[in-house]
Amino acid sequence: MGRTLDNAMLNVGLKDVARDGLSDLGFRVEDVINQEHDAALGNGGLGRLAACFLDSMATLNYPAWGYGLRYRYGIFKQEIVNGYQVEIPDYWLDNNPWEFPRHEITVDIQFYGNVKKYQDENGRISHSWEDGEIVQAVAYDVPIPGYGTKTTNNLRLWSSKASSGEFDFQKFNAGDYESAVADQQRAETISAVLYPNDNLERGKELRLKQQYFWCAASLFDIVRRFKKTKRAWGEFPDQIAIQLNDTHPTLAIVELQRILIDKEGLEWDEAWSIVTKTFGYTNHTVLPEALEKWSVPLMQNLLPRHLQIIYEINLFFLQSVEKRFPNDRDILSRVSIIEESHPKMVRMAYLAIIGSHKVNGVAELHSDLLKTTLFKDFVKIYGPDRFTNVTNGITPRRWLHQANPRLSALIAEKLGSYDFLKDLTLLDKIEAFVDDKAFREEWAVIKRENKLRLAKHIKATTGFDVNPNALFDVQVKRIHEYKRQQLNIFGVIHRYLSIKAMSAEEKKKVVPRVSIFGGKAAPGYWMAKTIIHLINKVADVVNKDPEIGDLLKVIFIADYNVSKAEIICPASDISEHISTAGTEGSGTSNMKFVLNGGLIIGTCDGANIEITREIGEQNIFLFGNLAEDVEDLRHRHFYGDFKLDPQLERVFDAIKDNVFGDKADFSALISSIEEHGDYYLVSDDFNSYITTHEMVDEAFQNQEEWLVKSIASVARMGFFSMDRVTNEYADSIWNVEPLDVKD
Ligand code: 4GP
Repeated sequence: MGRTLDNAMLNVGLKDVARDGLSDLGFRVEDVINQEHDAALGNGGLGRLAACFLDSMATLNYPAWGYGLRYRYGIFKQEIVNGYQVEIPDYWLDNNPWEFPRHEITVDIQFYGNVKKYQDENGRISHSWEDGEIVQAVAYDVPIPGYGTKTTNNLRLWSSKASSGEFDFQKFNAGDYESAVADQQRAETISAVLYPNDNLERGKELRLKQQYFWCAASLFDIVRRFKKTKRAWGEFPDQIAIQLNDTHPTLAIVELQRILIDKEGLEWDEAWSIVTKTFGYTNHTVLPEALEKWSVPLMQNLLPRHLQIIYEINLFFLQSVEKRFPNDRDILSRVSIIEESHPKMVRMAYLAIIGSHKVNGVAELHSDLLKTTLFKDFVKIYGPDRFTNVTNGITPRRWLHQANPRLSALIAEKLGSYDFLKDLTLLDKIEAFVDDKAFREEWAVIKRENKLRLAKHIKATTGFDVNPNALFDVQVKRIHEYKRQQLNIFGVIHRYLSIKAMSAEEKKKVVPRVSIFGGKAAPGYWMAKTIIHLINKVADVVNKDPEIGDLLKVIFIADYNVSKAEIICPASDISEHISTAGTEGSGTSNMKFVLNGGLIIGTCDGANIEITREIGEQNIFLFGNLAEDVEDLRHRHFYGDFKLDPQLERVFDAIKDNVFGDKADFSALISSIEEHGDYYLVSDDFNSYITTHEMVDEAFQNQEEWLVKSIASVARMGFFSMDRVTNEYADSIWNVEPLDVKD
């Protein structure tokens, strides 16, 4: 979520008042804003997308809530020590004025125990989940003010607490203090810490506990509110839509079915029809290591009744599939919710598809890939209409107006109002000014000031001076092999070696560059940490090399987060979105950079493709193999058909010559490419990457044309407003209309 104060002031239109008031008291509003901690509630793109949703839903007056966990420790703080990432706990909840504890709103959440079967005098069978352990969920509400509206929506976060009293006084009095406190601590552990993985699932019991705790508390809240209206159960899906932000809350499907049949006494079919009409499921990634599966024995122990219901859902589903495809035995095992492995696993994505009425991907290519690969069988079963695409977007309030106030003001001046912040398609009108020299000059001045602001931050945090006239080349996002920060740093080494080999005359023609990296690696993701280490070692060598001077600087910005992104995005000339084709769901920072007047270099992946369609091929630097060729290339590598790109070989030789410290530190990174199949196609794409960067250099030398590209691109970014996205979900999935909110 990042910080709230600035965003809230801008959204409710009080920033000027606050600035004046603070100034009377002798303070600067910026200094006050900078005191705030970033809310540390998520890992990367998926969480930030949810934050953009909240802003947009409030702005558009949709009656919508967010539900999440109130992690005591959210995403860790990253420090770089001797070039290595070190994780530090972040006490983000200390002095957080934005949450309202609602001690009166609590829900008892059950775990473990066993299921008893009862039969009444009419022979009707019912199930009861008994015994086990109870943990209390306490609500904390976070207000979400919309922009230019009276609507303030709610984000409800659940915190876990021991259920009956603080601790067992009997044990305490008997001298067993430790065990009395341990019970309490066990309960509080549930919401204690965010698992710091992006695009990765690990299958730990505590994580499953978190998921169920969150789903059960939220569902209880939703159902309680619905029951107050005294409507018939059949109206539930007309009143409520629940969107699953990836598979992490899929247990909500099972929980609602359980409430309806076990607690409310509905028949299975009636309940299931309500459930499937209520839920929608958004898939955010096709990476196999991110697809959630939970072991059956683990689920049996923690949530015995839910496992029974999952088996029932699966049985009815497989029966219907068998009826439709009587001659296809294989399809049953392929689509079964239960994977017949050892141990058996529950496939959460399949459960989410079966329990929802719509499934969507987050960019066109990604949604197509879902239909043709991962969920192919389900398209056959349900038909293509259940599967759809809603291309991601970003909120222009935070990512233009707040992050880049001067650019926002310049656009407002030209368009005559700030209406574009509510209707981003209005940006297209600035294209009319693209030939206006004075306008271009103002545009350039703003970029320069934003670069100076970032240069100041870099100086303060790393000690390095960077030249604001250099081309700022940025890659900030979670560190992941599929996002290919390794391709970028190998490209930087190639550039370094090339400059070193130049004559003084040749050097004069080099376009100076600052290569800026930022991003966290999951603490257990060794390869990602190795990439961070290499970037920092390369920075050590390059930045101190007198032969290089200002021609190349390498910067790693530690602890990349939302408030840093707000400084970095407006300051970039070119940003890198260079995932192996077919691996990035959408990407949303690509949108943030372009909306702030930066150009991008990217692969034909995720939303890059639609960004190209909107802004025009002449305004983006595309390179690399296409998604449709990736499988074939991997296959060929697997059978030994692989030749290392010669320019990449030169880079590897330098690393092996210990130019960037002990080569042993980086051997796994190199061997993953040289010896183990180059799964992410770094070598295959290297030549095209280098050549495209040469085109970037050349284009940057013609500043006037560069500015034309920058302005035209911003003008054409209207499609990527989160408001368009929210309206699409509301229309085609939730069937909900905005409320008419009177001022
Ligand atoms: C991310 C995707 O990797 C990213 O491409 C997409 O833009 C974002 O979701 C929002 O849709 N996925 C995750 C994850 O963060 O953990 O799966």
